[in-house]
Amino acid sequence: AEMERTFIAIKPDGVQRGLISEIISRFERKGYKLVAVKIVIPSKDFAQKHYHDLSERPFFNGLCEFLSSGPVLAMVWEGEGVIKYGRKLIGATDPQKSEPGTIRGDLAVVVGRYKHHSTEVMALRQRRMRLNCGSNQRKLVNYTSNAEKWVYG
Ligand code: YYY
Repeated sequence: AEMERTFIAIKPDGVQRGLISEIISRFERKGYKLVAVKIVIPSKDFAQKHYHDLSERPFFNGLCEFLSSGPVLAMVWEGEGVIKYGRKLIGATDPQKSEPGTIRGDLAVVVGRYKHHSTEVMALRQRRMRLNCGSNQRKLVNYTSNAEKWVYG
């Protein structure tokens, strides 16, 4: 299998609403593997670096304020197609447009308050993963999941 890794974070609203286990379980049940996880309160400066690609957007400041306003659960998930499919599990950026069955579709109502950061652009995701979880594979945990042989055949 062609293994990919992607960065997924549960933003302060998701942590405060007690949605950590709900969100983790959706990735876990799908068959993806958690290879890094930590809880942090990002500084404003860190948030600005994290969302650097959005710095020209009108919501940039509020977004960075929000990300650094409380605890964020930063994760790296591994699996075949996880970059694209993880995006599907999360749902569209605007929860009014995300399908039922997705995280945002099921658990969020307004844009910018929805548990998650992610982006479908692979290069950006990889950049954000490095920024959050260190360069190369250093901080990632390599292990064989018991479910793998059932998920991939
Ligand atoms: O990956 P995703 O979080 O769905 O979208 P991004 O394009 O990376 O945007 C990051 C973040 O910016 C989004 O989660 C909320 C906020 N945002 C917003 O407040 N209003 C928009 N029109 C677009 C994005």
